Amino acid sequence: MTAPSPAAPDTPHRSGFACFVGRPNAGKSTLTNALVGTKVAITSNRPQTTRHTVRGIVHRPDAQLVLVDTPGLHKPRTLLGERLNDVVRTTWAEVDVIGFCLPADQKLGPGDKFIAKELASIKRTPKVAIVTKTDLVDPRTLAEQLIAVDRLGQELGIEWAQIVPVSAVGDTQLSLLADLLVPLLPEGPLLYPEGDLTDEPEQIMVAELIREAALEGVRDELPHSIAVVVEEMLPREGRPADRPLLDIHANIFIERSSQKGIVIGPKGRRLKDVGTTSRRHIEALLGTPVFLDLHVKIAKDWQRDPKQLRRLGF
Ligand SMILES: Nc1nc2c(ncn2[C@@H]2O[C@H](COP(=O)(O)OP(=O)(O)OP(=O)(O)O)[C@@H](O)[C@H]2O)c(=O)[nH]1
Ligand SMILES: [Mg+2]
Repeated sequence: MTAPSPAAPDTPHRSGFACFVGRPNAGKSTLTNALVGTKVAITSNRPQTTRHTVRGIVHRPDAQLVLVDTPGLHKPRTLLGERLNDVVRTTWAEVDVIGFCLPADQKLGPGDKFIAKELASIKRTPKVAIVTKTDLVDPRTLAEQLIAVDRLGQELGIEWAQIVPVSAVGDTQLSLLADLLVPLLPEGPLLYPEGDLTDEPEQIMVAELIREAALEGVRDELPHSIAVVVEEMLPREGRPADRPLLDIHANIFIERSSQKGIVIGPKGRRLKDVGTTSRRHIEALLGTPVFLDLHVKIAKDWQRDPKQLRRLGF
């Protein structure tokens, strides 16, 4: 993002929460990361990547804008799906602004209308329609999409506070989006210490980075079946102060024994790649060398099993 412009001396400081909602794969997490300027939420080209709310903090001289990235809202097929949808609905009841993300490269569909209808019933919270991924379409398609979004609002009685086209990948109109969200926040002091970019616990971020790497290149139902739990993170004993090493033990859970081979790969090659990729990201996040010990375990049908869901943190 471009550097924030200094606040005018007489503008009051604002602070508050804006959540991004939309169907799976709409680009919510990528947009959150782009606005925060660092990776706080994992992303993938598989739907239903995000599984809990992730807060990313945008610091500006005139405001602190806390972005709440939520799981994609969808028709649930499992207990996990229902839990995720509950998380989304609880979140939008608590925020100051709702940013409804609609990808520019896909015509508005039943999934978008389903969400819009629910948003229409939340009267008091301002709603900004965000048309995402504009780099993927030509100007004419974009114009048609903006008109369609406007019409959708009229149809359902939603008065969009703004309709903004953005591209997180192309860094197009991102600072404009922040400029439009900030005036919709209440006046208030800092909510988080200066410099904090997220309030995600390190252990969760590490598990997410491993899951992101494990999602790479897997297809069909498998992405949904993968869950990651960090069991332990401890500095290795007896290391010299200038050469620390962090031992991380994590389990990758899948639902069926037939999935194990795919995750591990021939001669363990896939699992090794997952380890190498995620270790690089974890080291960048924590700023320390890491020894990553990964195991693949079966948690039978965990997406549908309340007990297993609890164990996995849902
Ligand atoms: N070209 C382009 N691709 C984008 C843009 N934003 C997101 N994507 C891609 O769209 C896919 C989905 O992005 P995510 O940010 O994970 O989507 P999400 O809405 O968070 O998805 P869920 O967490 O599953 O609900 C990824 O492959 C991103 O790289 C964009 O501005 N331009
Ligand atoms: Mg996401």
